[in-house]
Amino acid sequence: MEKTLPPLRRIVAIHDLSGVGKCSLSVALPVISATGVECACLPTAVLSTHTGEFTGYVMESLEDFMLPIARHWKQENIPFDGIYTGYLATPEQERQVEAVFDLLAGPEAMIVVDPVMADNGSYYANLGDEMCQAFRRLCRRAQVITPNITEAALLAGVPYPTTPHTPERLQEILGALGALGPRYVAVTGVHPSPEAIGNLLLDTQTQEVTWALRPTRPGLFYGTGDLFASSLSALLVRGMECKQAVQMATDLVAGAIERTALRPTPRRFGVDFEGVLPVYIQKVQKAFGQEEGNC
Ligand code: PXL
Repeated sequence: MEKTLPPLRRIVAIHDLSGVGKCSLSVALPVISATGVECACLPTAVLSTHTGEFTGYVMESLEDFMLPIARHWKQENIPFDGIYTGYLATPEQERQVEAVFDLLAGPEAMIVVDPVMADNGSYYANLGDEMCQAFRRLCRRAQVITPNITEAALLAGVPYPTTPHTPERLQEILGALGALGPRYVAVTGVHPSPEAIGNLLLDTQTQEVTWALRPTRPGLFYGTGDLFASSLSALLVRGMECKQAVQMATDLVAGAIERTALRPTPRRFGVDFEGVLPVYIQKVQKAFGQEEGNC
């Protein structure tokens, strides 16, 4: 008898579409698909490029279009296993995202909020404290939040920590973020020693802290937070334990950074995640077995 397969799980990715620069939806779509999860795209804005190291980019905010898209999906009774939300063009879009949660997130849906607003100690172009307040509200709706260390400090209301990041400063930040109510806090770009950089996970239910550290590569790599959060979201909706999912998502990012460092391509074009997807897909298939019909 022919084998049947369960339906694919489906995530809504709420993010911008930057045409060049490999971040946001142009990362979420391939990575979530490679994880064996369907990615429904809800664009917050369309840009010619991302806003770092490109000048003269053009942008159209889609805030009046976000709710009509979500209402149509609701009307069509399209089920969603998760909602992953990232870059917003304006602080006002936070209300739209909350309304999307109200429309589309059933009781079982997992909400992942990546408060994309800053890196390396400063806000991205055109963003400021109002965006931080908006993301603080949005994080209260999440089961999982994935700020980088700059965003984590902003959300916690503490100064940007100097490196190496000490256990005391990290504990202070994790405590403040845990108080926003998510089950898991995953902080990216943590630098506890000169040789190591990586991600830190707090399970707020058990207070267990897990490290996913890899060797340091100097410099700034665009889109790595989006790569991490996309992989983590998809692995979690497939039912992987958060600790294991953080390690697998960290390996994907570390692999992409390794390959990027070998190429002469200017950093603003993003990381070579395409080159590590084949190995990533194999790891995903091994973790879940073949029976679910991995991609
Ligand atoms: O990768 C984060 C990101 C997402 N979207 C846009 C950005 C950035 C970072 O610069 O500019 C538009």
